[in-house]
Amino acid sequence: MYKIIFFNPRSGKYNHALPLSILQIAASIEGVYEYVIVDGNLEKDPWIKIRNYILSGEYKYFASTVMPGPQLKQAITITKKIKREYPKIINIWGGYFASNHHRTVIDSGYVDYIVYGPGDYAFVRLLYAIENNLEIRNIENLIYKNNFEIIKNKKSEIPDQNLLKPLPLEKLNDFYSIEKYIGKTFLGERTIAYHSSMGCPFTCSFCGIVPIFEAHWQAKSAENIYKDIKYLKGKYKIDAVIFFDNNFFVSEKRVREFSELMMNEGINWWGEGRIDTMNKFSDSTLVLLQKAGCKMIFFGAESGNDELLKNINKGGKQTGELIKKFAANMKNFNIIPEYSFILGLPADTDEKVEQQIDYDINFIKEIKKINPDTEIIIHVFSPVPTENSSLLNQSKELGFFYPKNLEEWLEPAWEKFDTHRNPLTPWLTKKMIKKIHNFEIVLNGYSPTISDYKLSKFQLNVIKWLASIRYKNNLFNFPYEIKLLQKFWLRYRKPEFEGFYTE
Ligand code: B12
Ligand code: SF4
Repeated sequence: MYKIIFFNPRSGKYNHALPLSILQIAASIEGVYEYVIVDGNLEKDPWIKIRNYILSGEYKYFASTVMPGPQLKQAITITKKIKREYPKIINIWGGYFASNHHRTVIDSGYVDYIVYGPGDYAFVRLLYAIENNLEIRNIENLIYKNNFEIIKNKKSEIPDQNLLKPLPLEKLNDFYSIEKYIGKTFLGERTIAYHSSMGCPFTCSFCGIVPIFEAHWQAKSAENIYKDIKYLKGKYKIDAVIFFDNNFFVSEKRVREFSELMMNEGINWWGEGRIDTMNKFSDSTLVLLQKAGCKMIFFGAESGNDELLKNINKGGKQTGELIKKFAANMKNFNIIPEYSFILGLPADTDEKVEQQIDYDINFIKEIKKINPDTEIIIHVFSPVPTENSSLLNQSKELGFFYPKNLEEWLEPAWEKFDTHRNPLTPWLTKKMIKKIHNFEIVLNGYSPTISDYKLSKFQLNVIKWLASIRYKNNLFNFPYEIKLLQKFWLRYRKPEFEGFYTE
């Protein structure tokens, strides 16, 4: 049996989070097939390593995870090179970009198979089928080409997360020291990433996970998460955890059980949840959470405008009033709400698009007044390819379209698209994008994120003082002095693009 090269393309300059996507796939073949791991985040030039592996003649499969944004750069260039120079290597992609843009990916001609959605069973079945010359039509979650036809096999249920094999951390350590994935963050000296559930029960029409999971969610039990964290604490002395789940707080029961177990562990943690879900949690659960080390929770507030919340199918019971009430309530529990907003959503007229932006800028200022500790994350809306979603249909009607081929995704404009810096949406004028970014710059100056723990008190005071004049007087245009200080003096980091990890 030939071996597999697993690849995690570079996702950011400073990001050293565990490459959980490929680790979870590696776990599924552990002890069955041999493999190596190449982490683009930790290699100057991963191609040198990959080529050397290929030249050894022992490898037949190149398996890469690909999420939207910067990972595309290495994923596309390296996969293309492999097909051109070593055509016998079989290229397999998985992850959110590969799943959501599968047509463009498979049409490239250099990706042979895509595993869409969970790959925990699909990957090992695919390898087995290829090695034994078996039919692949019944392998769930697989996309491939048969002559000119794109074949999309049936989708599987999300696997029971409690039955998955443990992540092969010791094996990863043979390639890259685990120390490199344990970072200092605002949560602790030794922070690690962990993923405890797949999917989400909601169907927000701007969210890239919806086409894959279609409102399904599966989670590890509180006890199993606790066992893993105890192990990480014992073995790697971690003192903080970042839960990468799309929605960690779906079940109050699971959260309570987990918090009870974590009570005396001295571990701080962070996760993502929904305002309307957690608003229904009892006060005693919120107290428990805080005591169990939960320091900050990320919430998709999205907008304070009820009409927009309805348009984007935020679902549940979220309203502008609830977003405000909840921010106020979190003060009582000493947990920082991290509110994410999406600005620049489509509307019928230019005036309405602008009005929506202005409304949310004022709303964000109101939230900061209600609970000044609230962390604000601003995204400029970029459409996700949820087929037949009203938001995608509206975007297309207004003239938005995706790149027609993979190479186009490498153009600088599209590279910035997924990081929400350049949404390429026709209804947003340059002036409007500038307005959003300028407000963000001033806001980040007036209220810098606490997750950038390296900022000194002195730096914080200077930038806050400088930005407060603009912030209080709504003077958001041309905030060059703040931008310069953020870039060169503070080296200000944005958690939405780079996570919490530091260099
Ligand atoms: C960690 C993370 C990051 C990190 C990357 C860290 C790293 N080391 O790579 C950082 C913070 C940099 C990041 C950034 C961005 N991210 Co991000 N990120 C995540 C997050 C939270 C966790 C990913 C993860 O580890 N999952 C755990 C693994 C086990 O799950 P998985 O990846 O789904 O893997 C399974 C399957 O997809 C499949 N699979 C995956 N890879 C492969 C490979 C092969 C070969 C096979 C067979 C199968 C397979 O099998 C796996 C097991 O079942 C996800 C949300 C999530 N919960 O997944 C968002 C997510 C992937 N990110 C997303 C986005 C949009 C971004 C950004 C582009 C924009 C933004 N502002 O969020 C930026 C880009 C900037 C950048 N620098 O890259 C979206 C993608 C949605 C979409 N539009 O398609 C997600 C889903 C968040 C969301 N809910 O919107 N991100
Ligand atoms: S609640 Fe969050 S993770 Fe779930 S579909 Fe909506 S945006 Fe996506």
